[in-house]
Amino acid sequence: MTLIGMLDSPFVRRVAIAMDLCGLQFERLDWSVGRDFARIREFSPLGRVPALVLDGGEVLVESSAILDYIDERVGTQQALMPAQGAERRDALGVIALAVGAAEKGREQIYENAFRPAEKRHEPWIERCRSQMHGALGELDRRCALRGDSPWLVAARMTHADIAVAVITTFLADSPVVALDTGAYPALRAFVARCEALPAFRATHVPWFAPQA
Ligand SMILES: N[C@@H](CCC(=O)N[C@@H](CS)C(=O)NCC(=O)O)C(=O)O
Repeated sequence: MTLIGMLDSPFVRRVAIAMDLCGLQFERLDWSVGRDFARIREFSPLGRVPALVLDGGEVLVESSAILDYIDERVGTQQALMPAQGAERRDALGVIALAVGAAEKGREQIYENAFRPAEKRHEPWIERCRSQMHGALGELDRRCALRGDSPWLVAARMTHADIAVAVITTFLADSPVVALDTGAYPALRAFVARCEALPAFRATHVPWFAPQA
């Protein structure tokens, strides 16, 4: 299998970490959504990463759809998404908050990368920033509520934990967003614990600014 996309994207990184944790072998093409836009579109017409090319040539896009495929492929024992009930609802809720925060961060970054300075609209950027902080505040509250439990929704790591960790790191690493995690102490401590794990360390790369 071939994963397309750079690891500074939290959407690519969450897939790479899950595949590693599930013991799936894959190659990765380090293609940038700026520089390599045309060749990314040959696999992903929307021009987005991640895209996962399966061995038979089928292409999956959208990180949650790719993760759903991975869970199905490895089976319920190894799947990183709770199968049902309150844990599954919690995981989906936490992932929605984290992905929403990432998207609002991404808007701020793209306003900077893809728009000339005179065309940037500060009220829109401020709206994104405040939505992002709304989601992060709720994630911080949820991290605090979990107390001594190492994971956010279950007794073991799930896609929710991976999403929260990689997305917070992405927002903190980006010089445009420059998230100060000091405002979110429980979230910060949770992310630090995750980022110390081998699968996270192996996929943490320096920030790469997309070029239009
Ligand atoms: N909802 C998508 C979001 C993916 C996404 O936004 N990827 C960014 C890189 S971080 C991208 O491809 N951006 C290029 C663009 O949207 O033009 C997913 O979860 O896969």
